Amino acid sequence: MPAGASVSWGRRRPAGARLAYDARMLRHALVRPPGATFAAGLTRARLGAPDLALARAQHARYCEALERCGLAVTRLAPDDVHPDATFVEDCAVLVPGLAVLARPGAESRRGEVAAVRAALAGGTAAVREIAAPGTLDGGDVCEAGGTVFVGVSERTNEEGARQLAELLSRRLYAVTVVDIRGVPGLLHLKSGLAHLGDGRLAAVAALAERDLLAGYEVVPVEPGEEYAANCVRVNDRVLIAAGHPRFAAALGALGYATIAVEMSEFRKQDGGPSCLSLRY
Ligand code: CIR
Repeated sequence: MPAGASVSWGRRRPAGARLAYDARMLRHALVRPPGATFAAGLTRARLGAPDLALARAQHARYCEALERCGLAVTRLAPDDVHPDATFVEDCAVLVPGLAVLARPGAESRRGEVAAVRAALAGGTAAVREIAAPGTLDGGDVCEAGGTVFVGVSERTNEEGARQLAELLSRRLYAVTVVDIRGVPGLLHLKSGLAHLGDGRLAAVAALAERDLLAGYEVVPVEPGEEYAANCVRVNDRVLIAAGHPRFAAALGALGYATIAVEMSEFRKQDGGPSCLSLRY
């Protein structure tokens, strides 16, 4: 797949078909508070070392925000063996009736999946997994009302994206695989793209200008506030990283109720609001 290209699987849904997905109520969140080794995790942010106590306090506020959105929050035990384990979103992709366990692209993160597998076992969803040589991080998967965008990135390879596309297209999702390698500043697709519901996507300029978002109303995340693109719609609210007034105002003008969450310590480790939970 050439850099910058995209390829689609399955049939495109008619616009009206999105509504059923948009209306889906989320009820649960799975999170994992930062472990003692959090500061030793992977990062390219160059923002300095995170403060563990502050990260834990921010994580607690984040969980409270999810609860305000109506979610029952399950906290996995902190994992000191895997410094990045708090970024639990990367371990799975959840859609109604199906949980796909990821195979993280960073080898140091592969062992994180076991606890997520155990937490999801016994639920009502069918459980599948990405197999070698495929790699996939959940942060590269953006469900957008019946269409799922999957980023091929530094972490997710084409084989991982293909396996996920196959599993999802069997469930009648349309899947668009998009190559984000070479897009500056994007570790994962959802570092720059978020589904807001109502046929809207928040996107950084490098993604907003691509044809693949045609059919959606794109809410641009302006230069200087790119980090805010990693926001997350949870029922009737949108969680956004604190400190992005222009993006917050843009969402407010569209009628969204936002909750600003302090993310400074997670940002230092390349994570944002969506990465800290699996919501279903
Ligand atoms: C990593 O590099 O894997 C972690 N330090 C950050 C992962 C952030 N996850 C996400 O954007 N979904």
